[in-house]
Amino acid sequence: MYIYLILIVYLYYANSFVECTFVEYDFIIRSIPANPDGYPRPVIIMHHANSSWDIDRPFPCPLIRAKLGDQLHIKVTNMLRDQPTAIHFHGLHMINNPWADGTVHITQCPIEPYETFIYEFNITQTGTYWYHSHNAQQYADGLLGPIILDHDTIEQRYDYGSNDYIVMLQEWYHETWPDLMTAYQGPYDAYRGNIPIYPWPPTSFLINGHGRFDCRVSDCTENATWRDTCGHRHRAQCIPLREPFLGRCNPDAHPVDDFVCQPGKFARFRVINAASGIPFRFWIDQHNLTIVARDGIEVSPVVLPHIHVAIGQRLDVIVNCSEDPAVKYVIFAASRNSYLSPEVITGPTPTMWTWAYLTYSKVSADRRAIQSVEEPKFDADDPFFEYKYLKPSNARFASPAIRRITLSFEVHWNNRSNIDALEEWAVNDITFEPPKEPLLHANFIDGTFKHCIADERSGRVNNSHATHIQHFEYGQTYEIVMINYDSQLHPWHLHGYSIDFIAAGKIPSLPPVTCNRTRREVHTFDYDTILPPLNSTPPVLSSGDSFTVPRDSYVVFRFTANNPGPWFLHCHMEWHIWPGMALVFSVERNGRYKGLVYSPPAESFTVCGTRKRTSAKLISNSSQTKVTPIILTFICTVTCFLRI
Ligand SMILES: *[C@@H]1O[C@H](CO)[C@@H](O)[C@H](O)[C@H]1NC(C)=O
Ligand SMILES: *[C@@H]1O[C@H](CO)[C@@H](O)[C@H](O)[C@H]1NC(C)=O
Ligand SMILES: *[C@@H]1O[C@H](CO)[C@@H](O)[C@H](O)[C@H]1NC(C)=O
Ligand SMILES: *[C@@H]1O[C@H](CO)[C@@H](O)[C@H](O)[C@H]1NC(C)=O
Ligand SMILES: *[C@@H]1O[C@H](CO)[C@@H](O)[C@H](O)[C@H]1NC(C)=O
Ligand SMILES: *[C@@H]1O[C@H](CO)[C@@H](O)[C@H](O)[C@H]1NC(C)=O
Ligand SMILES: *[C@@H]1O[C@H](CO)[C@@H](O)[C@H](O)[C@H]1NC(C)=O
Ligand SMILES: *[C@@H]1O[C@H](CO)[C@@H](O)[C@H](O)[C@H]1NC(C)=O
Ligand SMILES: *[C@@H]1O[C@H](CO)[C@@H](O)[C@H](O)[C@H]1NC(C)=O
Ligand SMILES: [Cu+2]
Repeated sequence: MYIYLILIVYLYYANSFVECTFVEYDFIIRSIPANPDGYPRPVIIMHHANSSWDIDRPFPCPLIRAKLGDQLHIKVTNMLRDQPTAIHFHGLHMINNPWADGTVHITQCPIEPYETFIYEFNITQTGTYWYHSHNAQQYADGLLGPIILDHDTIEQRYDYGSNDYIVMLQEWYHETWPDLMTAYQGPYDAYRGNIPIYPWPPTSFLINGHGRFDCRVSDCTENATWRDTCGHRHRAQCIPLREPFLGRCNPDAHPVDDFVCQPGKFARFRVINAASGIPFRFWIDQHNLTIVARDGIEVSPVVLPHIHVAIGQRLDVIVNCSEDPAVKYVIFAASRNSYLSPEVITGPTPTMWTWAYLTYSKVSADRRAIQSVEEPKFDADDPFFEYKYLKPSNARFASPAIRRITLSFEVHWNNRSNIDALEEWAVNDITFEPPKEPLLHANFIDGTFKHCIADERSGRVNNSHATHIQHFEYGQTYEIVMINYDSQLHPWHLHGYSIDFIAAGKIPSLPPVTCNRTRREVHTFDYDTILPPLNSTPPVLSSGDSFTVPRDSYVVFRFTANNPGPWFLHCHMEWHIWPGMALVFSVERNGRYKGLVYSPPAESFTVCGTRKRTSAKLISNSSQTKVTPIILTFICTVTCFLRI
């Protein structure tokens, strides 16, 4: 029997219910034809093993819902014929349990076609999260879904009843990501006249997997050009639009979604930016939005007419259902361009936004309000908004740090060679190269990374290629200064932690753009002169796991290295991660994970890369034996009992 709720144990003690649940999911990943914006193309989805996918809305994939204290057991079977996979639970800490982080090359071997992997972890957080493939750009082809972890205090503070909504935002293309990456990373003049194609602009935008496309076609014959910052003209890159291979394009494939607001009550919108390359601006006509949580962490409420959401970030907003109930209000999700300032929305006109409706009841008149709310006292379009206004509701001071690490990043490019990529991204001049086997496995088994890190080699644009690892000693607090020398913003994400931001601003001494080099010349600036001393305890400006580093800016955070393991830190633009804009924060004691992290879960522990498959057995027999749900339920019950 496939049930995910095996048992709920209610224990009544000290006037409160304590529930503890063992939550089980069984998922299948496959590729199917779908038409999210009316244009049929293959998408990659995940569905419950006991039923079919939702034919009308195959993604976002099924909601994972649990609550504080639950034990999760998520079985994933890869039925893709040609691609490996792994599922990352974005924002979940996986304390002492990096085995469940789901990042290929870092914490696990890829789940090969027809293989199964089981993610086992305990819930230690509340709020809004999401999961997505962490193999190549696979999530941007559909393999993503929401996570709600119940029992936060927002439930008690606002009476929103069942008007609890997920809003997953994406941009969308009609080519699959392996093809888009070939176009982007392909060499100059691969054939006569060929230039690499950036995956921009997107073709349409999706709210919860639905959007609209007007079925236009374009063959890119207009000879459009653009001028770079040095005044040089370049031919504009174009992703041609064509008739679909898989069926007919239908601009009216899906009705516009309706979100219900009950008069006199509130509605909760869990806005998740699940895009592969763009920040989103989100607003509802004639309604203020009250931000109550950022990345699952409750913040002092901020009221404003529109919000900006970085890729990976989650903003929970409350809407007051107090307007004229006879009117249908438009909900907008608009595309921004990472190069341009936040107030500028951009994209493929006429569809540079997508929309849904906010209705007060199913029978309300189709009279549309198009009037925006007045601008607030503070600037919702401030590029540093999240650092200035999203204060944790329990105000805190950051811990003193023992060391400062500076990470500066930028793009390196060339246009000369017909074998090189056009662009490589680098952090401290290092373009990330995946290790030969997962870092977690290598260190746990051998106590070192020596044999698994990629052989270092120099790039052709004054960069080096290496498995970039920053080492942190377990239990210590560190300060990280991230410096963006690029003229576009980048959305970063750290696995395994929520981090405390203590400063952000424009780079004080900005090196000029040099037009005769393949990268910007980086001058060192002494951040000691503007940042609080390392041993001080400055107030925490904001706390989260997904954050924007605005163009030509720096962002400073502190974190206490209390969760052991190799945690990926990367730009969340899908076409920047694999060209190198990533590194690993490795939290160890004397260079090792063993003794800090739990043993690998025996059920799905496999090895790969340089390690011979036979050694898997040797390792896994020391860890737990296959536990049945009955035993787990028993353990869970005992744990609940001990907790109270
Ligand atoms: C299938 O399993 C899911 C959870 O894994 C459960 O919520 C759902 O009710 C099940 N559906 C059927 C038809 O059994
Ligand atoms: C989850 O919690 C249970 C009960 O406390 C514990 O036995 C188990 O080891 C934990 N598992 C993980 C992966 O944290
Ligand atoms: C674009 O340029 C090519 C080659 O220079 C030329 O043949 C073509 O006619 C131009 N197309 C348009 C629409 O101007
Ligand atoms: C939105 O908030 C602003 C500032 O708090 C307030 O002045 C305005 O009246 C509010 N508008 C609506 C429609 O609630
Ligand atoms: C919601 O709107 C009603 C009617 O305008 C108002 O009385 C109430 O104070 C508002 N609540 C919040 C929390 O803004
Ligand atoms: C590529 O580089 C050459 C010099 O190496 C230069 O003349 C040419 O304009 C460049 N082209 C582009 C598109 O940047
Ligand atoms: C590479 O670095 C060296 C030394 O810093 C410098 O002389 C050279 O101009 C750089 N080359 C390019 C292509 O940026
Ligand atoms: C590169 O350009 C800068 C100005 O942008 C100039 O000062 C410098 O001399 C040039 N360097 C070379 C090697 O041409
Ligand atoms: C695996 O089990 C065998 C037999 O029980 C034992 O001899 C061996 O030491 C175990 N291996 C590890 C790594 O614990
Ligand atoms: Cu980036």
